[in-house]
Amino acid sequence: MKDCIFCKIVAGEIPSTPLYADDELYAFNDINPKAPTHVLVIPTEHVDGVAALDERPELLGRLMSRAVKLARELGLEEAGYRLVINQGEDGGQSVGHVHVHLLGGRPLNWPPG
Ligand code: DGP
Repeated sequence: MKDCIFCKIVAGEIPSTPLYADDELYAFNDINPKAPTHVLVIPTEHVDGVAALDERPELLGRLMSRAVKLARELGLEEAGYRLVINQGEDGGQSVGHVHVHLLGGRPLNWPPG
């Protein structure tokens, strides 16, 4: 989608550090990491947010599954990690293309601020 930062990342128009890519999903390092590991997992197609995936459990499941696999590959499984999806303004979503945050590598406070 025009003017979507994450669509531009998928298209290679904005540089990113890829950690995983296939036809459906893309994972890359967050530009403003909140933890030693902070990866974003997104669908390659434009989807506004998780609220648009309520009728698409297969894609939602594959997004989460890929985040879990990446956590394992990045060595986070033993110590633990956090998966977060922000939805809408009050949810703290700043980029309108659905993304799963994978955070780990340090103890994470709960509840988040
Ligand atoms: P959220 O607040 O849940 O919408 O998270 C959006 C995240 O996207 C935020 O942690 C920063 C990240 N981000 C924004 N712009 C860019 C960018 O151009 N490149 C990368 N790698 N990450 C970005």
